[in-house]
Amino acid sequence: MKMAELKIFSGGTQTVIHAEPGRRIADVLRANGFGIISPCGGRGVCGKCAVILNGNISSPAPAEQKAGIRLACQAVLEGDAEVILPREEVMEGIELGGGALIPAAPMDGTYGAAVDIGTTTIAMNLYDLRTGNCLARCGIPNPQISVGADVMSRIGASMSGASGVLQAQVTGAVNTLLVQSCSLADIDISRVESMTAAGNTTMLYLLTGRDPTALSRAPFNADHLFDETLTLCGRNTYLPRCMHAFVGADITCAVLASGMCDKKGTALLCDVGTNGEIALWKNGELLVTSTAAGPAFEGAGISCGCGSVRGAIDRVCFSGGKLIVHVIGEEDARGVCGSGLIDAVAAALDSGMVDETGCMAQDFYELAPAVRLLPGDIRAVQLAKAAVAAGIETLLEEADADIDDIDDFYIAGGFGSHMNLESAAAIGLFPENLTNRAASIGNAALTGAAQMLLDRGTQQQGRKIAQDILEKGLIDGMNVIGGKFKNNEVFVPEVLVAARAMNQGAALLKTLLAEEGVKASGKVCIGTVQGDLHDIGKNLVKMMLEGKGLEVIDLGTDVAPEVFVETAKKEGCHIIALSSLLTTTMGVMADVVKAVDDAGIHDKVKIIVGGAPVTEEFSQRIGADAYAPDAASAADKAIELCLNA
Ligand code: B1M
Repeated sequence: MKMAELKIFSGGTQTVIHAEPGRRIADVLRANGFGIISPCGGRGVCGKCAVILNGNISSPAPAEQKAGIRLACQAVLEGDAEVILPREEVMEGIELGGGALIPAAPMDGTYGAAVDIGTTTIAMNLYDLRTGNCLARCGIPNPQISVGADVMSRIGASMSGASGVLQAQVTGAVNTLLVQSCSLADIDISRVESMTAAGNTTMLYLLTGRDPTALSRAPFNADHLFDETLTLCGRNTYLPRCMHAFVGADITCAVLASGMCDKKGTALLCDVGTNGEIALWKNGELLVTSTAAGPAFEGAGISCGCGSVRGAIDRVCFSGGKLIVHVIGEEDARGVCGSGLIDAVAAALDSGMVDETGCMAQDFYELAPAVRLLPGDIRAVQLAKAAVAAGIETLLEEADADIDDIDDFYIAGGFGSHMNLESAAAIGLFPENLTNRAASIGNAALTGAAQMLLDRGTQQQGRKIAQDILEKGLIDGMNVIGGKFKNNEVFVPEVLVAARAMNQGAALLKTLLAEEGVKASGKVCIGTVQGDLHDIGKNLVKMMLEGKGLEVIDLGTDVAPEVFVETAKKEGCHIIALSSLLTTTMGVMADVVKAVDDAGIHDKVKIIVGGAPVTEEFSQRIGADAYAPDAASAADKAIELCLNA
């Protein structure tokens, strides 16, 4: 096929490339390194990839006819042609957070970088790990915006085969930031050995090239929650723990940076972005949620919306009967960014241009000669603000609290730091009487990531939360089920459903629960004794043993004494671990001890027993070597026995 010649005019330079006819202009441009944004994922609805086209190009598609402009995502190259790109936009005011921190137990190396991978922007701080000084701060737009503004479009793109491209885009951006920050700080890039990377769960999936299918459909459970150190961009990179498919490591870091969990009272944290993430701390408990605010606050999905670039209206007020607008760079207004949009809607309410239902008095609402808000834009703001407000209300209701109980209100995130709180309250984004307790904490996700870089101890805090979830959530929950089962309020099928949920929950917490403490070598065979089918507690013990570095042979449930003995002999086990949940099966534990004695191996193999009806006194009576009341102490006992063997 004859290749077509495409002349590309961008920022005063001309580039000539050759491409196969039949390809979309946006694809050709991207393949040749030209950044074209498509917040709508290339569906031709957002108008953000407008270009000027001449030559052999397909006739305007319906979306282009409707918009009255040529769109790179719709137009197809048919032969020789030329394309004029809009001038490149530089994001102003990406919130970089930062400042010096006190290093406690820093990650390895002399220098380290903390990075926040936001859906819209990526920000990095470079630190001297010896002093805690912040040496450089920089940020760039997330290049993945080329496939869509929101996480769902990116998940969709990844599932359709673009996973490699998305990963390359984000790692490329992180590498660019490393180069920029090292050049600002005048240090050799090879001396940056460690990184921490915060981001929502989707961003971390895409960064690590994981398949995000589990995040794309009900029940929206992430199959991986991170809290691990991997090699990324050639550096030892710690990825903090995500809490859920849509409550990511960015909120974990923001919660850490806010210090809200150290407070005695009640505190609310809100990170308003494409995903509105909200955390409520009350009575020592943390409740979190995330809401799909959509890209309106980032300037996308709004007819004249844009990022916080030069020419963007970022402040609006209604004073003396007229609208006063401020434009970034003090030049002619070309669009409106998130903070300007909230102000504009608040001013429209104030001036009566829009009523409280969002209905406009005229067909459009003019902010500047080229910048008008349309009824659909007001609806998009209503949707976004309603999502965040509903998230706050839901958490308050769940915690049985109300607005007046909140002592501190933290607003995190780049956009949150720039918005006018009074305008936000006026449009109902936050309750009005919260503004006097509000504090903007900037890019708290980045600050939290930096804290984790400079103090590994903070990385452990996620583990403490996991321990609480296990003990106060899952095991307590099983006890409730047990009580109801006993009282004939629930029956075997319901108990089985609860057991499955417990097992899956425990499996998710596995990496967190199992990593601490002394590690030892040793082999254990574990099982629930003959006649007993309960395996949840036994599985927890197994998980903890593995976490301590022991090799575990799981014999399952209903295991006969001779199977324990044969396995221990054949596999050279150091420990036999027995679990029993029924008073009627406890006696089998004594049979196992006797079988081990009879086989003449008790000097080489030690026996640990446990399970709800088992006691220390029972353990001694039957001649077992150790008793443990719970899984964590069973693992400690096993380590002790292995070290003393
Ligand atoms: Co059953 N069940 N169950 N059950 N069941 C109990 C145990 C019971 C107390 C419920 C009740 O009536 N209140 C009762 C036992 C009463 C008794 O013996 N005194 C009971 C009964 C009667 C029965 C059946 C007979 C019911 C029937 O069919 N009529 C039947 C027996 C089946 C059999 O085993 N042959 C039966 C069946 C079942 C299900 C299959 C429906 C299901 C088990 C599913 C499964 O395990 N895959 C089930 C469940 C889930 C329970 C309850 C509700 C929950 C148990 C549990 O998983 N707890 C339980 C009531 C309760 O405990 N509240 C009950 C959570 C788990 C993390 O705790 O296992 O105790 P646990 O583990 C703890 C510690 O004990 C320790 O560590 C863990 C904490 O970290 N630990 C060890 C455990 N093993 C250890 C080993 C160690 C050290 C520590 O060293 C090696």
